[in-house]
Parts: sequence; structure tokens; C-alpha cells
Amino acid sequence: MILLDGKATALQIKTEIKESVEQLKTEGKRVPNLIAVLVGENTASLSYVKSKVKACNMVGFDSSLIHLDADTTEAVLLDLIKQLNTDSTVDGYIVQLPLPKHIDANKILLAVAPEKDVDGFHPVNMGKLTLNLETIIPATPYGIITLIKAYGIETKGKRVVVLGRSNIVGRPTSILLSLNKPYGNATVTLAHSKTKNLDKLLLEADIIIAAIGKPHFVTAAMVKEGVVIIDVGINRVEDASRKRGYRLVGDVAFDTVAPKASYITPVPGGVGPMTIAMLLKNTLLAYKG
Ligand code: BQF
Repeated sequence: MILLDGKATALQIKTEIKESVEQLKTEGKRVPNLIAVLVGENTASLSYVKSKVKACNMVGFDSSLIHLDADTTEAVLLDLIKQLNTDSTVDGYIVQLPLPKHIDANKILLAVAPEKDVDGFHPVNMGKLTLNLETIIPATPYGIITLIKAYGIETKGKRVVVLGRSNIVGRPTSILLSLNKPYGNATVTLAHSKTKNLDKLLLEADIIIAAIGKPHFVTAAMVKEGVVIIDVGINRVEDASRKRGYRLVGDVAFDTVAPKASYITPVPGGVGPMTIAMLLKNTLLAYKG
């Protein structure tokens, strides 16, 4: 079993980005600028945006957090987005999800200028991804592909089961892996809550991408010997022995599945850090235009 070390791979990517920023500085150019917009007080969201801003600082990007009240109206948020779209000092920005229920997330994502949409969630960018056109790839799917590539794992002709059909992870990942390009060409099944005979499907999978948000959902009995496991789950489970009162666990029962796997990502330290690194990469690409 080989551990897919997302933390180390993300550090390599961030180091390369940092070197690019230093190069820009020696050329007397401005540095990339990423803005994070957060609405409300969701504690997980707040920790995610903080780690994104911190990662920006680490590579030498400009970055700031715009933190709006939980009762911010859709109109006010749309107004901010208009400003960010026309602000030439902003290369890219993200609107942290989930948004409060009184705001229509689809309407917000549609308002983001596609060239500044470093999350890659705008329908135009999603459409380009689907059509195998050059575009901004959502950070988590991009991180998954980059991790697979870093370890030289073959995807061509492999049976992949993606568990979970979210717009942010499952669906774009299933599309990417099915495209006719390097680290694509897989035979992909997108499984979800209505899938029948999931156990049989998983047992036939060469690669499993777990993104359903259920702690320890995938067990050893569900996977074949030699399987590649990419665990996207970031689930908080109560743990009185931790300072915070919880610990992070994946969608895969790591301890029992790992001995059967050829490669497996840990949680934490797997796909999560890759997501942050690829957001920075997307910001650098948006800067370069
Ligand atoms: C790690 C996210 C669900 C819903 C909205 C590193 C992150 C997480 C874990 C992180 C996530 C999950 C993010 C680790 C960003 C990934 O060491 O394992 C980093 O910050 N993530 C998000 O912005 O929105 C989410 C999960």
C-alpha cells in the first residue's frame, strides 16, 4: 500500500507557485490577487477561507477575506460581485459555499465573470470542462487528477466509480476522468444515493473516488484487492480526546481498507491540501490570462 501524500504534493505545487511569484516580482510586475467572499458564520467555512487566505500569503499572492453578515441580501452580494468583476486589481475570487438559504447560489455563480471564476463553478466553465475545452478546472477535481498524475497512476481503460454527484466534486471529477486526455480515458460510473447494487459495482472498481460525505461509508468488504482509493470526505466526528472536540474522518474506513489498496489517500492530508494548492494554481492561471 502506497499512501498518496496530498500534503507533500500540495507543498511541492505551492513551492513552484511561490517561485513563479518571485519571478514576477523580479520582473517588477504586480503579484496575483485572490479575494475570498464569505457570507455568515459557518465555522467549517470560516476555517476553509482562512486556510485559503493563509496559503495565498505563503506563496506571495495578495489576498483578502470579505466577510459579510449572515443576513446579507442576494442583491448586496450581487452588487459586490459586480464590483469584483470590474476591479482590475482582482485576478480571481471565490464565493465560499454553502451560502445561506435565502441566497440563490446558482444566481450568484452565474454572476461571477468566468475568467475570474477560480473555483471553476460558472456554467460556462463547467460547459467547457464537459466539452474538453481549455478552462478553469474546479480545485478538488483538479487536485485529484494532479495527485493521480504525481504518483503515475494509470487511468486509461480503468474502471472508475465516483461516489457522489455534487456539482463541485463528483460530477466534474467523473467528466474529467472520462475525457480523452492524459489522466482521463477511464470508464466512469457516477454512483449516488439511488444506485442499485452499489456493493457489486464497487467490487469491480479499479479506482474509487469517494465524495458522498458519509463517514467511513466504504468498507473493506466493498473493495477489491489492489484498488486505488481517493477519499474526498471531510467529515467531522465527535472526539472528546481532541482539543476541538472532533476529528476529521473520510468517506472510507481507512484502517481496514488500506491493507487491500495499492494506493490510498489519508484524511486529513490527502485531497484537502490538494484542493487549496489547485485554487492557488487557478489564481496564477487567471492572472496570466
Ligand atoms: C486536510 C469543503 C465540504 C464543503 C465545503 C486540508 C481542507 C480540508 C482538509 C480545506 C472543503 C474541504 C473546502 C484538509 C476546502 C477541503 O488536511 O485534509 C484543507 O480547506 N478544504 C471548502 O472550501 O469548502 C468545502 C468541504
